[in-house]
Amino acid sequence: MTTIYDEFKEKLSNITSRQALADLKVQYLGKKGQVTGLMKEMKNLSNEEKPAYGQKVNELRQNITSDIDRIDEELHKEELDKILSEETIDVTLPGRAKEIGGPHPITRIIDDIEDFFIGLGYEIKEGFEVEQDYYNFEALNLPKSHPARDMQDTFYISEEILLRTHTSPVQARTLEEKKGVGPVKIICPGKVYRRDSDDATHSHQFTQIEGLVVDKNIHLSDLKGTLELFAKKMFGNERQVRLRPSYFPFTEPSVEVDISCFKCKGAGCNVCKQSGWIEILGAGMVHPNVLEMAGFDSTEYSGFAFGMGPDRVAMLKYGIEDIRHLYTNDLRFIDQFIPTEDGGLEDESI
Ligand code: 2U9
Repeated sequence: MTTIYDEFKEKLSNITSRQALADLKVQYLGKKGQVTGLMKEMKNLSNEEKPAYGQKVNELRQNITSDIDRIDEELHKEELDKILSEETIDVTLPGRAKEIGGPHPITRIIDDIEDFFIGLGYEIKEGFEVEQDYYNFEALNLPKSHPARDMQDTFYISEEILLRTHTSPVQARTLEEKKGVGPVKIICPGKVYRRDSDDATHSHQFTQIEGLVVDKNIHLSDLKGTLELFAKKMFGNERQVRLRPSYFPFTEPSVEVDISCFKCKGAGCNVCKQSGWIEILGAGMVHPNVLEMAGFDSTEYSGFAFGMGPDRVAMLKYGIEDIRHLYTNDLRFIDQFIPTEDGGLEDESI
């Protein structure tokens, strides 16, 4: 028995893990273990020999059991100490800074524009990017053969289904839903698509925000007044607003709207291409055909509409020279717009 115990002690001295210890326990105390084996010898002994023998075997079992439990305790403590030492948290170490993100520059501009028009009682309306030809073109006075369609070429899913080229279909649907009863006062932000090759000022996908007011006795002066207020709010109180005659199939008369350059205050610079004026949006009085197609009596109702590109406004406001920066998610570019504690921008250059 001593040899078994010595042999056991020998093996025990080389044990370094709790798993190995568990295996050793099975080897000695398990069903087929050496100590268990000794008990089986009992039947070959005389009745006189059995008690002493049995007692010796039990002693051996107890010794082995207590040795194993002691080593197991030690190994368990070592494991805990190792984990604790590895996991000790040096509370003096600074915490891991949480990467605080911020609104994308386009989102900032859209939020500012929405806040302004909500303040004037407008409702925000969003709609499908995959649109029917009817609502994207026909309802906007752009019949199938109309040449202006080429300026708004897009991606077609079928003859009648396309990726919208402007958010105007949202307004057209809203007018239709009103069943010819005004007032309608909405702005419609969202992504639009044009089959353009991307360059510094064009992107096949960009953002637009359009507005529409339809009611009785809506005049061009209402449009001019609204846009002047808007330009001063977005680009500074000292901004002048200029309306230039223009053409859109869905408005008559149509205007391009310029603001006095905020860089050179009108003296002429690279931002305004020496003109002193910067074009920010297009607008006009809603074309009677558009009102009639949407079920409004154009002898009773009139309206104005406008449209702008928030990405273009962002480029102007933040001095961004390439529109692709806004869509390529380069964090070196985006991180410039992470708000500082006071909610401002690192560099509020404007
Ligand atoms: C309805 C009636 C009229 C929306 C309008 C513009 C003028 C305009 C351009 C701005 C920048 C397109 O992204 S852009 O190049 N849009 O200038 N949009 S009036 O007129 C409407 C819309 C809906 C029912």
